[in-house]
Amino acid sequence: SAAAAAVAVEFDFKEYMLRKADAVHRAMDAAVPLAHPERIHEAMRYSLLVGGKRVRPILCLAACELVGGRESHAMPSAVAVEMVQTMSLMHDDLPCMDNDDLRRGKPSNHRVFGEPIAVLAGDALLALAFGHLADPASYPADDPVAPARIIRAVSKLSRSIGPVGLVAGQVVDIVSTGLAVPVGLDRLEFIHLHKTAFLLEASAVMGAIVGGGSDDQIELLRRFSRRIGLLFQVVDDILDVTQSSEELGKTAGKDLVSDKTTYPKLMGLKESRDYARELLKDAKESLSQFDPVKVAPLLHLADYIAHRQS
Ligand code: GRG
Repeated sequence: SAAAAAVAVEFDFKEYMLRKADAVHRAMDAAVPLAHPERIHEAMRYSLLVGGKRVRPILCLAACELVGGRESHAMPSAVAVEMVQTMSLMHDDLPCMDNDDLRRGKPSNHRVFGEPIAVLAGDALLALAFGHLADPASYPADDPVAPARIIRAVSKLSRSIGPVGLVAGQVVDIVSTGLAVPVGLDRLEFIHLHKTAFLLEASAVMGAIVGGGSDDQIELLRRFSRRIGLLFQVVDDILDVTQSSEELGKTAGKDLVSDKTTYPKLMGLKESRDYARELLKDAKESLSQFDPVKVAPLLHLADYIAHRQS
């Protein structure tokens, strides 16, 4: 309706993102206090608190609030998914994986703390993520989350990042790199679904679970976030092509454009943009049964992912 559209337009998404990112930051700061041995805690805090876009924890909080839960119900899940996101990036940056010197605009963890500490800080964050999520003390004492729901969230997170989740995506990505024949669309989609979409999906689903959502609501949010996850990657691939050619100029750019397989390479730039548009539309449609006012943060988050420029 026109009234709902007007409310959606008025919604201040930037303010929402900053406010939620700040709440997540404070919760993570408290969840990883400096303790003995200080070196490992410093390394964990360095990568965790340097700050990414916080898309996953914000998605988690928004899904919880959409189904009627409180922010405090989903904060342990939000913290857990961002800890996992951070540790996966720390390990991805290691010399034995992508060998990246920079992350989130700063020197990568192993460049500051050395490889052994970076490996262990990642391991510690992974363990802490599950501990924090499962600890009853992480939840509001006056309005706790049912243990069965917490267990369901733990299980969802484990599945989405383990050997049939994020790790599977990373493994298939690694074994597909440098093959003589470029990977096909099926394999590219498998990699993106596992490496990117499943953790985004887990973020929304965990939020809906601990927020007290019904199975139907959880399923709708699952569909929404899986599409957002694929969209995230298609947009990433489009930016990979368009930004390298823009920034580097037509002649010099060529050999600097990365040789990884992307959607534009496999299906063309126009088709990739069409696919992104279709994913955004389908994602938004998954939420059409929810209250149009309450759904505003998630619709804006979808637009943000679709239209981001970096
Ligand atoms: C999770 C147990 C476990 C192991 C990790 C190293 C590894 C195994 C996986 C690598 C996963 C990887 C690099 C996935 C890419 C996901 C992705 C799209 C990251 C970028 O996300 P953004 O743009 O980054 O949201 P910020 O910094 O904003 O959080």
